[in-house]
Amino acid sequence: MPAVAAALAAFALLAAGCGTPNPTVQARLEGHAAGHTATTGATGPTASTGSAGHTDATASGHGAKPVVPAQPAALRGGETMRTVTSPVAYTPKAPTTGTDDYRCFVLDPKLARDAFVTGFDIAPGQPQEVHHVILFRVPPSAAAAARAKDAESGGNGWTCFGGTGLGSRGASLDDAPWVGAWAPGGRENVLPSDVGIPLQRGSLLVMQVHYNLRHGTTPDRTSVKLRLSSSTKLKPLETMLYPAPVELPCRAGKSGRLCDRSAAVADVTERFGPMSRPIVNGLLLVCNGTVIPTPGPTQSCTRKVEAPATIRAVAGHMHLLGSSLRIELDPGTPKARTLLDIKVWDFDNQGSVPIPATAIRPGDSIKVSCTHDQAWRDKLPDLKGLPERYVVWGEGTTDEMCLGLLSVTRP
Ligand SMILES: [Cu+2]
Repeated sequence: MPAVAAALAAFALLAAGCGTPNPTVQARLEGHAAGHTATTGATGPTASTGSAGHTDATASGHGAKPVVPAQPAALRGGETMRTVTSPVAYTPKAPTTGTDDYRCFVLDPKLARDAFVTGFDIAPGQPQEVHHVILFRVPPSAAAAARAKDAESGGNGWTCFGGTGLGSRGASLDDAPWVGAWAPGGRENVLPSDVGIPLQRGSLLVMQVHYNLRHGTTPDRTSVKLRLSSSTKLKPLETMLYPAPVELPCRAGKSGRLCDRSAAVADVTERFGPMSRPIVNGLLLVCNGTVIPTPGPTQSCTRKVEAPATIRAVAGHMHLLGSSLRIELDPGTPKARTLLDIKVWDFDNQGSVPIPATAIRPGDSIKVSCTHDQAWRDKLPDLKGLPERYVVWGEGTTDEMCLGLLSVTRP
């Protein structure tokens, strides 16, 4: 169906900007973070070093305690370690108002040849200020755009939320640009020995750092130790995206200009460009078979699997109003199983969760469901005082996403 294909293509444009990933509402609430520990767990795309993994990653939530660098695991055959650090110390500051700064930096791994990322260890320079870090890869075709964006601030990075804000360039639903993530307590992540995230020579990395300004504004240089392998035996780890619509109406008793859906979509379009509307409508078309929305806090999308793959890890992405997210395989059938069940969404802990290798093939279906809650508006410093609005899919702090991510290998 061309309309569906167009909608998916439109989504892919956006996906490259936001991945994804993103990113804890609740962790920004003082004393609220401990409740998230049992939900998303790991902060990397697959396995972590040490048997305990990253289940303690969000225990502190606010990173109040300095991160104690763990002893890195030994290098495996064909691996080298390369440290990439933001070239300048960045002083966090609120882009407009609020107490949060989401900043993207360009890191150059200076690859002499194509390689695989087989692990990473993200080390915040000021751990008490850094709330989360997400690493995106930028293919050679988009490297110039990333450098140009960085040059606008004299190499100090740029304001970004959710994703890199760089736009598409070769991304697709079945191959998203995520590399990994860090949240307080995160340690080195090492992928299983048979897989790697491909990084072509000439690629860059964009590192999104979320600074919580209430925990200081000391200049920060966050660095990443990359485990690189030139082995030809590794299977490329790809990221497949499963988006669902967001159609979150204003609460009963609340009103305002942007509580009207048309006005809200026009507002997103004004902020992020003409592709915003086809993405919002395209998601409805793909997921619900109509562009007429059914407003409500929970939205979902079921999509058929098109090619065989083996799922190795799963993750979800929403923004600040996210409450819960679930990814299911073959729902409503005897084969049904839940791949990811985040009962309490944590924006600052968006890392992937490894799962036992799970084969999927054409005929299977993947369902992603998200629940958002306008009540977070009253509780989060980032959103306090902003007018109530009908929330649709968009890249901004006040917009939302609903996205399932599957890290897969191909047969
Ligand atoms: Cu997003």
